[in-house]
Amino acid sequence: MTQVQHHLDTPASQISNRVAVTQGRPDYRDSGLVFPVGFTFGSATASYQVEGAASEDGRGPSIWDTFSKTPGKVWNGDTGDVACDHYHRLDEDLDLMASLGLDAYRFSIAWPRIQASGRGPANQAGIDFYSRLVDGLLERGIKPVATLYHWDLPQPLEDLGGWASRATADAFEDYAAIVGTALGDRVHTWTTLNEPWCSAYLGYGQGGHAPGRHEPAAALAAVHHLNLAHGRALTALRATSTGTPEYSVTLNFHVLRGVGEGAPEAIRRIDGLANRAFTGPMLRGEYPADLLEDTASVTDWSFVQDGDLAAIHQPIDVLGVNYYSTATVRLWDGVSEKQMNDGHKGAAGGTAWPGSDQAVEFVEQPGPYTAMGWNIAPEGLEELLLSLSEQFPDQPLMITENGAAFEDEVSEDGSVPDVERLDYLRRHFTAAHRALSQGVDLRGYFVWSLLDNFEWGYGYAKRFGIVRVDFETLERTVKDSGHWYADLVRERAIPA
Ligand code: IFM
Repeated sequence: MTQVQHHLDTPASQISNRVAVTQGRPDYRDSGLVFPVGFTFGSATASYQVEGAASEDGRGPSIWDTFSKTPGKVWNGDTGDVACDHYHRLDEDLDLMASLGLDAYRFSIAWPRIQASGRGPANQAGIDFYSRLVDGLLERGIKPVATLYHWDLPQPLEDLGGWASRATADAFEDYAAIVGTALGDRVHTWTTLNEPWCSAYLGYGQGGHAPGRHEPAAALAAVHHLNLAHGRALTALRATSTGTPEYSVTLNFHVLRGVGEGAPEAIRRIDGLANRAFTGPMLRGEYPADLLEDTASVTDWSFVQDGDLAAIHQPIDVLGVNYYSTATVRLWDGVSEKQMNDGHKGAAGGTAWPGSDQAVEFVEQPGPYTAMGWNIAPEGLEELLLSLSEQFPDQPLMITENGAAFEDEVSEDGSVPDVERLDYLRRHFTAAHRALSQGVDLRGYFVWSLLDNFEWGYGYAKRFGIVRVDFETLERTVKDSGHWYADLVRERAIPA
């Protein structure tokens, strides 16, 4: 098997294996490593995954309400109607965060709670909820890190074209101004979007996420309109926030390996679609030429209008990095119509574009795996942080999500011994520390997730929480990984 180490913005011809300059245990199972003063330890959730109260206090329907209620889309027919009932258990959850000693809490704001239709005046009840959340965090000494969009697009905006339509970016700017005005005196960090890759490619290309469309051209239009929404929201937040917040966006980077002779080409293509389609405009002010060329049979990118790239390309204080595993890709020659119909239709993995005679596919990775079937590769996190810091040397980084789904149970003594999750976290904190010790400007780390929650297409079948949620009683129980994390936060070092 050819393994090609991925350097995110490096031409395929220059990709070479990097021998990391690292110390410590080769299996990344370190303890005692001390994090720098000021490093932020947090945990994260997202609105639709935890809040519940889906039709209360003026909240309108989102694309995930529609999608989850469409038979066959989500495991077991699960929906976010109740989720963790965080909306009603806010104080309990705030106390839980305080008991873990978190420095920061990363949450998302449900756009349809603020504007039921995605347009028009603010719904005061929605504003009040997030205001209470922000105040409750500040009272407990926890920094509020707020994401404007973690996938719950108001359904009425989808009915008008969703992210494939430029009008959604226009609406997002207005929404950003509303939340900036309401909360920008207290929020510590604003994050515009969470993982626009998922919104665009899974939502509009591969169809496994809401709104479940299978339209490659719409997926690429969505990429651009999400980028535009990010830039416009930054402007609106800066204009309306009266405090001194930091500004960010969160991307889920693909750390790629390749197999077969076409590996460098496969990596270059997926790197373009999955990584550089976002970092290009956001951090460099341009779409990569090879991406435009690769996708020419799908779209002419005429949805990019004069002034858009300048609007998108704005300074951010911190780049949010979500990392769970690596991905392996392979180039296929002579792609058949059948392969195209087998799902190679516009997800960043399925790139058998119309008219193309080649496809890139994701292939199975060597284990071990989490319950999601994702390979456990802490070295991928270290590589990613080093690579980003090389590409964008002046850009501080923040791990805004990392964590693992494993099955766990409450044992007779009431504890939740989630050994595998704890081991996963230890190994990834070690990886982050190794990056820090090599000079990466890494500012913090948010564990995904605070609570077991609605895991999108998997419903409640996959548990990512460091706190277990009993979905019958909604009772919360801190897992062993949660106690371990509390120790880490208190000691500012990886515990034994
Ligand atoms: O649960 C998701 C989250 O909403 C976005 N990032 C990945 C997590 C695990 O799949």
